[in-house]
Amino acid sequence: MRTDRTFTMLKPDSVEKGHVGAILEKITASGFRIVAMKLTQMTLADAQEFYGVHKERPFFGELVEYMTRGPIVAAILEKANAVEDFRTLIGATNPADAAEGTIRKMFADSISENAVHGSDSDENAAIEGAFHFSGREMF
Ligand code: YYY
Ligand code: MG
Repeated sequence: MRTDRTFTMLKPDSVEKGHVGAILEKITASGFRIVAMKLTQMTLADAQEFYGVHKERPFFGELVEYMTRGPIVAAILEKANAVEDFRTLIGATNPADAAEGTIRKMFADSISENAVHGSDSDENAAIEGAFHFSGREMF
């Protein structure tokens, strides 16, 4: 299992508000190399599968509705200690609790629309990257 890659999505609110360029700048300035990237839109079935671990949670319906309402930027990122360092860069799930300078603090308005996704383990980074990209889309 490689420990130098993570998977991210710039969520629909980031695309809608025109924050894609600023967020990508922050990501690359923080030392992450873009391995794969595309603008795409998840179907309801995609979002239900991607967030399947949360299917019994009260926010699940709202989460899949939000994640499918418009395009996202999906990307695989590479850096030493990628998963942990990217979680630090994005900040807490609730932007109200996120540290100053983190992406969620800077660009997110609420816990339900929190600007970015970051994988929570090396195993999930590999699963989530493969969910969105084929091998020949990774560089
Ligand atoms: O990994 P992370 O995105 O920080 O949080 P998760 O606990 O995996 O939840 C996934 C996603 O669900 C979160 O980014 C927003 C949404 N959500 C919510 O709307 N309300 C909550 N109380 C918890 C999570
Ligand atoms: Mg999570």
